[in-house]
Amino acid sequence: MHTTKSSAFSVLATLVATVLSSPVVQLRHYGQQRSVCTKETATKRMEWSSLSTDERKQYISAVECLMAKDSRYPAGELPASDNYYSDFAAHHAGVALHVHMSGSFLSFHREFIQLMEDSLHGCGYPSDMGLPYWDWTAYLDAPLNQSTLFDGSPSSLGGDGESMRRQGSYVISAAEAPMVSPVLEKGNMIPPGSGGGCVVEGPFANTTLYLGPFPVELTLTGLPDDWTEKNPHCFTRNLNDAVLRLLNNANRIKSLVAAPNITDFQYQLNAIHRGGHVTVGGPMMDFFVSPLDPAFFLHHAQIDRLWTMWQAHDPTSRRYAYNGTNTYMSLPDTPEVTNSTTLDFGVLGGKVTLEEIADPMAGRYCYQYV
Ligand SMILES: [Cu+2]
Repeated sequence: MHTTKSSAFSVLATLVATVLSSPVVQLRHYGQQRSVCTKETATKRMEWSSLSTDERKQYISAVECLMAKDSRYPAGELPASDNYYSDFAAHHAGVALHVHMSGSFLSFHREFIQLMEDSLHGCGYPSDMGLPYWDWTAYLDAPLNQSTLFDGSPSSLGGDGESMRRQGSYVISAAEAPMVSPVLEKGNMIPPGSGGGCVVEGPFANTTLYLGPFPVELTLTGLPDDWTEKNPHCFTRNLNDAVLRLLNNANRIKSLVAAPNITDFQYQLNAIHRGGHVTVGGPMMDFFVSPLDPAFFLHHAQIDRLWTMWQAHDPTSRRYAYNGTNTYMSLPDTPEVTNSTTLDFGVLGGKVTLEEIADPMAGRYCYQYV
């Protein structure tokens, strides 16, 4: 009896040891296991307008599913985040003055949108489909409020905000200026957008938001202590074709991807990044809580796509290239980021080093832009 037991145990021990030493990499893709990340196994991230109508609706349903789930913040910690989806905006607001105009900008947003992709997969979005991206240059010839993204149809991300008559030009403030430099400077005026009011058509219409709005001037001082409290207001947009043509045109994107080094890449990217946010207006334009608009994740997938392309051009020198500190415009000055700089994703995910974020086809990631 004793012998049988012990040999059964040794078989079990061998099995356990085999499983533990197996080279299978456990990715965080809800129960999926992939041995190696290849072009064939990678999640495909596609341009919004090249998805079928049904695929777009699947994406929208998964986002709505997240909006219907409970917030992950402990009770009372962040009353203004009333659901799982808005937790992303809440976390973003809390770290915004570290992860923008800083050395961790690209890395933070790569992991941030991957956490959203994982969450969508946990909410019925097909596991082989990745986040869609918004290739701005494909939307320059026709008004955005007639595009597949924002035409207000059931397969769009909802419509423009209701038109606000006699809306004045948007004047670039001192706080906004560094983010749109060198294309625009303080005092420059941008023609008014086509909306400005509440979104009342299509998916996400008539949504009440509780986080924000926070004026861009708070980049100079930080958020007030009561920013976590509920402030009910409607979900707005103010689509602006002129801004997209000015800041996100094909020439500017071509020049960005040809940037010779990370410092130049980031510098050119500033106005392109802000361009997408200002183009959509409403919460998208909010420096702190922009992820409240689902368009955020498509905009940042496109930014991540351009970083991926730039990195792939010369992986040896560009994979782990960083420039900047972990504070907004280095105010106050903090040490330069490195591979071992750690980002904490709080309720959204764990702690991650920049090194772990550097490669979209290794370690925690396995996705491709197609
Ligand atoms: Cu951001």
